Amino acid sequence: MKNLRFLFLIFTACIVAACKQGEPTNLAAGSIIPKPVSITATGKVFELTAGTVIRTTHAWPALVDSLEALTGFTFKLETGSATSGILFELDSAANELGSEGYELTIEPKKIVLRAHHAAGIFYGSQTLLQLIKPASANQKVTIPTGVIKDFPNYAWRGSMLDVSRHFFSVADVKRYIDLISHYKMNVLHLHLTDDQGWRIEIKSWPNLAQHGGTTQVGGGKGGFYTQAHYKEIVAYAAARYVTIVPEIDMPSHINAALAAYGSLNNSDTKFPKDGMYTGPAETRGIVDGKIKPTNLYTGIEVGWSTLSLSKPATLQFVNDVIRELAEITPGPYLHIGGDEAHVTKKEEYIRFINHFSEIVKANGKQMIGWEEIAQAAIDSNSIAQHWASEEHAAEAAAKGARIIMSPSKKVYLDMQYDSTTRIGLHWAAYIEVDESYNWDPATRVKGITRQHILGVEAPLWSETVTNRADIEYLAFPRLIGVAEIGWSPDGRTWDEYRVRLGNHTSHLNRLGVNFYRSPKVDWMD
Ligand code: TNX
Repeated sequence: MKNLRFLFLIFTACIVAACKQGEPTNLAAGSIIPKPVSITATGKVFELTAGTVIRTTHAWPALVDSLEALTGFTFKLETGSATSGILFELDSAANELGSEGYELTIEPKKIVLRAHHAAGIFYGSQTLLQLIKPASANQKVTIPTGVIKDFPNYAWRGSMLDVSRHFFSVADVKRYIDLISHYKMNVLHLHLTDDQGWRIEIKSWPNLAQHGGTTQVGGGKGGFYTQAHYKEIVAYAAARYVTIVPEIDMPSHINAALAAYGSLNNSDTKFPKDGMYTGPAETRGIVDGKIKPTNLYTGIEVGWSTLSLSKPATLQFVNDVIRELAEITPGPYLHIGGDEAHVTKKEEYIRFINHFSEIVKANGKQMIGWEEIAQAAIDSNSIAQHWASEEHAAEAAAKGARIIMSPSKKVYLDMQYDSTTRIGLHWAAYIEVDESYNWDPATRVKGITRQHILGVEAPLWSETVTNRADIEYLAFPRLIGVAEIGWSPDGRTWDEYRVRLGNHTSHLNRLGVNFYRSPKVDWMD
């Protein structure tokens, strides 16, 4: 119910935003992103007015009031089938549309959006939203007629937000969810912990967040999500058909935990030279016998911290954290990190990953880890995320794991576009918009074929990202190209996409996105 209400809110907000421009009559000439599977144009228009009747196959209490308050339009809302107006129809017979597909039929007097599942209604409405172009001078809002049939190529279409290196508020995360879901992405992976900050409340180990969350890269004040905040994010995402995948990065990238509890600290943890935190929060870690907690860390070097199996508290910590996280996560996945464990002995690393995999399974979830987990005894119960090593990624596939494709040279949203980009890193590559679009998950890595691949995910690491404008500047427009790689059928070309992206400018502006105006694209306004 809530989902459908949200859908109408954005739908009508779009109508309100309508202004300028002429009447488009060719549905196929629209600049829909991601590109739909098929579009058949019929060359006429549907005219949307304040008197348009909207019908749904669901009951709809109190909707009219909120819509009228928001828009000033007076839509009539009714249930049952329609001969005119707009009909949103969940059709249990429409098996051919799958769990996320939809069919949008626009005729001069009637629009019918059909789907087998509610997610399809959501995605179809995102398409409709992009089709409502700003109105002509006489204030008509017209939509070109025709039929769109659409469903995704890959099941997993995601982005990752690193809330550890810099902390982002619940409102910032919701905004990100609004944007990725509009482009039909269905996964938000939250990188919740790293050397620089622990961002999720764990009730049985309260100092993790209370102390480990008190700073961030550069020494700012950091922050963390209470479990109530986290549940709020999960629910907000679910209403937009986005699954939250939480990541606790272990056994390395773990200094924030070692700073919170001396009982986890390996007494010989060695800090890199730069960025050691020396402020007052340092004294608040919990001392265990003679082993002191580490200092909090605000630099950006990686791979130097580790959990240790020689510490009796370590497995208790792992069990408690995974249990609490599983309890507040309705989605089927838990991400255990597993990357860049440069100071963990290989044999111990393998024992850790094997243990994580058992504990995650015992808590009813499926384990995801970065591709290095291929070194452990993984099988088809695990999912590996490819980022840098084709050998590890291919080994994971050979062991039966499904693969999420996040090749850092293509889809690391924290990479600078070019050497002049004001924020971002460039260790993997400079990634212009064409580079980030021009690749095919199914042929990228030798040994990984279409059937191994769950889908694509674009990570946004936040060492240099401090606020919402920064997030949007690095993510857009590359993220929407990745969304298209995940959703649209094979046979995409940059030459065709670049024109569509240019024509999409007014829509990005309408969404208020702070996007990078790449010189590779002819932006329309
Ligand atoms: C590599 S990708 C990392 C992260 C950094 C990122 C910066 C991966 C699994 N590890 O710890 O934030 O590079 O681009």
